[in-house]
Amino acid sequence: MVGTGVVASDTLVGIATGSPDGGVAIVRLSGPRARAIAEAQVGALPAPRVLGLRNLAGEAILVAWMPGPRSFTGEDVVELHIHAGACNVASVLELMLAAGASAAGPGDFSRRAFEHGRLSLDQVEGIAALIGARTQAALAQAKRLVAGELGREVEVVRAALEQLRIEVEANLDFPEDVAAADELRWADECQHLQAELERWLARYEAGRRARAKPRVVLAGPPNAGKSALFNALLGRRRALVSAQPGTTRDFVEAELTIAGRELTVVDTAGLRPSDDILERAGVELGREQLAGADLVLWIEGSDQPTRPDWQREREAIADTEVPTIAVENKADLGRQRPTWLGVSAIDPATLEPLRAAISGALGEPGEGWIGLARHRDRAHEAKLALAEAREQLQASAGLELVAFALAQAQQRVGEITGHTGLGPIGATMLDAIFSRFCIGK
Ligand SMILES: Nc1nc2c(ncn2[C@@H]2O[C@H](COP(=O)(O)OP(=O)(O)OP(=O)(O)O)[C@@H](O)[C@H]2O)c(=O)[nH]1
Ligand SMILES: [Mg+2]
Repeated sequence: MVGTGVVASDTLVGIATGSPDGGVAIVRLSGPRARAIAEAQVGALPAPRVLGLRNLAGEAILVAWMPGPRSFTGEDVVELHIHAGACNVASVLELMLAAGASAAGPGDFSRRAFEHGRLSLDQVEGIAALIGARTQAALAQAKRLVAGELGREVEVVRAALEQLRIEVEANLDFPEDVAAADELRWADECQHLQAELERWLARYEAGRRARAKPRVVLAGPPNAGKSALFNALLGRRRALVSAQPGTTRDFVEAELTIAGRELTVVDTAGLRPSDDILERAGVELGREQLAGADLVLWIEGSDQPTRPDWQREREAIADTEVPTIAVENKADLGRQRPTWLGVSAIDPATLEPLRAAISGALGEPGEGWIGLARHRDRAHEAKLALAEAREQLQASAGLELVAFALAQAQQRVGEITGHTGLGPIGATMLDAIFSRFCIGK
């Protein structure tokens, strides 16, 4: 059985193009009867991997025929390029289902690609990440996953673990013959592999950060001109600006590119105690935004004398390790805080140094590890298993326990690519991975 109750020998049909619709939609058939089902509808198929013009229920369509195993899924695949549009696509799917195909569930095509050895799990997850990428950095990392870069790194460690485990297992029958030097070498090897896994884990967060859009949060007292500055950075009137303190209630966020880096900027309510229940709620929302910030612009207006409670707020943010830039807005009205970065929301020329400061404070996105959260989790479990193996070796607790812990480590590392060397991956794990994919993927 593969996902969603479809039998492995079934021929799947699903829409391979995403929404919103473009001009063309691609309906994909995959499985042993793909050719027969398609030919019953459109006549003889064109030569492999050559688009042919055919007629499907009165519509001129293009057909591509990719015989297995040289196809995405590794099975016989037919793709029908039809006019897009929900109704049209649904009617073509209906035709294929009536002709004997089964509806593809989430990730079913990718799952078959994995099960037929076309792609490893990390590569399939890379395709999903590529489709879901919202930043150039995320896209670049996803492409490296698809190209198998992570898989190769993982396979080196998996193979080393396997070799070590086999060597230990070979001594299970005569543990008294094991030389002390061998045990030391095994412990060294465990330590070496554990260090490698720790390097992956240490670089995971940097990789995740590099993929994500940094959040730059504008905060400060009411009337400092946060919203005016927010609008000035965006180059359009997105947030309300007024001379009345307490204008912004809900936080407002927008996408912005600074020095080629995509980021999210967030305007928040001015921080002050208030009797107004809505204003208090707004301040609360603003504080939540501060907690998730990658950079805070603390903004005060040059027409506002600074106050001890503002200073306390600013210092509390600085204590959280989130980088903060102190910005004095309304520099056109004079300066009170000469060490702060002076800007004016009504003078675009002053925004350039602000952009430079934002870009500098965020720093270059670190290279990081391209592994995704699931890969990190497996690497972490493998690391724990290796630590266990080392402890057992040091305690001379018995080679069975060492071999068992090494097998665990090998299993976990192998689950990153789906190739453990210890038998097939469990269906439950595959269900969990592929159920997060979209239908048609
Ligand atoms: N002269 C001058 N006035 C500004 C500047 N920036 C904002 N203002 C004025 O300052 C007032 C407050 O601006 P807002 O942007 O609404 O201030 P805010 O910090 O968002 O205020 P809250 O949302 O209430 O927290 C408005 O009257 C703006 O026109 C500036 O750079 N120079
Ligand atoms: Mg505001």
